[in-house]
Amino acid sequence: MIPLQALIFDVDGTLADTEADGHRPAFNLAFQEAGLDWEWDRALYGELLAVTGGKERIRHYLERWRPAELERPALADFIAGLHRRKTTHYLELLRSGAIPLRPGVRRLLEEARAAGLRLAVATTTTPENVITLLECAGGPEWPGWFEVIAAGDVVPAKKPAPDIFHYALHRLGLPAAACVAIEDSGHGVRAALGADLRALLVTVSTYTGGEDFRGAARVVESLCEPGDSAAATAEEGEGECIDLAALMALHREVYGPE
Ligand code: XBP
Ligand code: MG
Repeated sequence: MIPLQALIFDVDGTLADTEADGHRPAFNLAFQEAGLDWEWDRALYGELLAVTGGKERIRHYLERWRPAELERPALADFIAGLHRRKTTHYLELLRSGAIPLRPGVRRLLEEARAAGLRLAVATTTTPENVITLLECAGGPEWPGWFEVIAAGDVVPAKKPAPDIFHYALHRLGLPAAACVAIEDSGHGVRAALGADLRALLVTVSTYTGGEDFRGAARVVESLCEPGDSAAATAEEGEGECIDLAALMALHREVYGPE
């Protein structure tokens, strides 16, 4: 078996719970600013998460809820313009410190670095959003901790397509069997499995409870911090947090001993 060499993290919902109080209000601010009466409440946003990628999500909203808007001239440019403003608002929210890391993320990343594991990100969100989240919620040196930041439009098809994971693996120069991937959503699970990342941990997030995680090696509520009341897992090791030893055990379960 190939030894574990790298961890590949999703961002939204995995490193931080960014959707409800980050991306969603940023979209709404961009809509208001453009004089649109579109308002994405929490419930509607949950439905809109069926489509990944902000520009793709806006188009999906128009198709499903505002079909007359599809007649706008230069629709793609209009959507791209709204999305740029959304990104600006989202970055402001990140800089205000509104969005913390999820429990256990700092602990696990520090442990992985100390052990010499390589780190990567594979996400559908915009690259600037990743860098700014890492800087603001992690620390100024955090973007440099990740050897590969695979994000946004760098691939043509977003999750659940496997492209962004293929891209990250290519940039790492590693086979899938040398990696553990960490995701929070059903779309992410399908994308990772599509790239043959079978040593796959799911940390369920605000909007993803009840999604289809079939094929993931393990599903937990959170990486958790020792002493948290939140149990690490539904099925086994209740109360245990996910540390590097747990990820190595998961890797061995999937691929066998070294
Ligand atoms: C994240 C997303 C992203 C964000 C918005 O999915 O779906 O679209 O909601 O980001 P994942 P942008 O966690 O599976 O990568 O607006 O920057 O596209
Ligand atoms: Mg996610």
